[in-house]
Amino acid sequence: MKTAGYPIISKQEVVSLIKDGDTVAFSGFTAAGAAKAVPAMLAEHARQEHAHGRSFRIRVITGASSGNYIDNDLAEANAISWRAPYQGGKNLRDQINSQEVEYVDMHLSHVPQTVSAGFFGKVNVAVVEATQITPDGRVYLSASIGASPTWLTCADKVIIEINHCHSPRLSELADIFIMPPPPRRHPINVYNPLAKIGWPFAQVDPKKVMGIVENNEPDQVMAFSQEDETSKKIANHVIEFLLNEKQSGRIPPQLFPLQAGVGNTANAVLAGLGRHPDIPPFYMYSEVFQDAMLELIDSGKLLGASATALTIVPEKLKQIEDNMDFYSKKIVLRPQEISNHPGIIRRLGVVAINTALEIDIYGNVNSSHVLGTHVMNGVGGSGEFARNSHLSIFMTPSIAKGGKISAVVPMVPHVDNNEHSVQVVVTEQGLADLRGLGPLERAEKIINTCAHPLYRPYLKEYVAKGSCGHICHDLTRCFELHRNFKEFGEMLPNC
Ligand code: 0RQ
Repeated sequence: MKTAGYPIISKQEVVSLIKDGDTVAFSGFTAAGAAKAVPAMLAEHARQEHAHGRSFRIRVITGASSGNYIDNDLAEANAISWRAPYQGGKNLRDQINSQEVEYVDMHLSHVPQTVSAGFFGKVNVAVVEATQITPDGRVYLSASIGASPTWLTCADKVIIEINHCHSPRLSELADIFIMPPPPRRHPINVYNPLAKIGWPFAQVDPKKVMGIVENNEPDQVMAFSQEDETSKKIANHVIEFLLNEKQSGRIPPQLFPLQAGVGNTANAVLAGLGRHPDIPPFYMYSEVFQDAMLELIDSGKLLGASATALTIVPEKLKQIEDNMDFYSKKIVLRPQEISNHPGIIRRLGVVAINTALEIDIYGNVNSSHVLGTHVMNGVGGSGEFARNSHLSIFMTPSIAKGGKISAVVPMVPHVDNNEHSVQVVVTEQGLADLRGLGPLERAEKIINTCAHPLYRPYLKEYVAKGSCGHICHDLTRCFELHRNFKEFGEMLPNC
């Protein structure tokens, strides 16, 4: 059988195209638009090969995390040896943290140019989910763009997963533009969040397409948990701050475009912004279009959004597909090197709101590595937004694990975003505006405003007794809270 002139290939043919040790680039940015059928075939193939004592492990690259088929199932089949640039599955996380899988955690806008420059070697096979492909090689992508346009140009061989579950009308949201390699780059003509500068399809050389695999499964996007009291308080502090900035004229009456990171807290902040009567209708220039944003569009609060993935539950995706005449004027999906492009973020004056696991008293942020050693997910797009935004906000609950962990610590044991890129930090306790403050002023503000009261005396004493130059630290104690947690299961065991 053939589709648009390309053969429909069997599992046997698929697995014969992908060899042990190959680098395989899959579509998907989060679970949105992720390849599904081929990873499942490869997991089964890996199990069979391993049962026969043969090695089968591949190097896996995607746009960002990639849902269960890759970060859980393929990992569970011990079929991944190397992974980039972000992940979000428990099985894979455990394998990375036990050194079974090598993991390259990277800024997401760098991924396409890193791969096309050959920094990661050859891409042997690309597996890309689409709603349609034409005989001349136009590929209409599904719920995410991510780095798929680059995979299609760089890979030696290509397999297309046609997902009949997604509407072909999703391509009405797409704006695909691949930057030429440096030094032949020109300004990118995105001067407002909804500007379109490219095409609704990606392109592939038809000769590289080995075949089509058909698929009929929705994206496995999970709903966020309900907003709790802590995330509501964080959201209220952020909203009050934005209103105050607006009132003082530091941001315009219609606000600057917002970016919101991933996670439950970020979703709660978006929902809170939507409900507040004094927040005017605004735009977003972000990375992931998440559930709360659809409600904001429906209520008229969100005028439009640029992203690279529609990370929304299947019912909400269907709502978009069924009302495309309306939503195609409100949502633009771009390749990740454009959605997260530092120059555009700076040009548009984006207000970036991201989430930390922990912050230190000087404003350095750890979003990725628990105790400095164990990866949670990765830096994701937080770095490019935080570093280039007009205003960079980081938020986190002040304590984790029932108070056994303080999210405000003397020194973070891993830095994703440093004090030079962080202007505002916020917990449910309060918001610390760090602009214009020197290190010791920052420490005082963060401890008194953001730290949980349980931990304030410890943190104040740490600063008071530290050895001071420009910054105060006690190098014998800067990780004492983390060491306590490792040894006693809580950061302040004697309290
Ligand atoms: O553990 O799941 O066992 O309960 O970490 O914590 O509070 O549910 O956090 O869902 O908001 O995610 C930083 C992980 C936050 C996410 C992170 C434990 C806590 C819980 C999760 P359990 P919450 P959220 C994209 C931006 C990096 C990438 C990024 C993330 C679990 O936001 O991956 O920003 N960000 N991309 O108990 C040990 C601490 C802890 C801790 C919390 N200090 N130490 N464990 N936990 N704090 C950019 C765009 O979209 C543009």
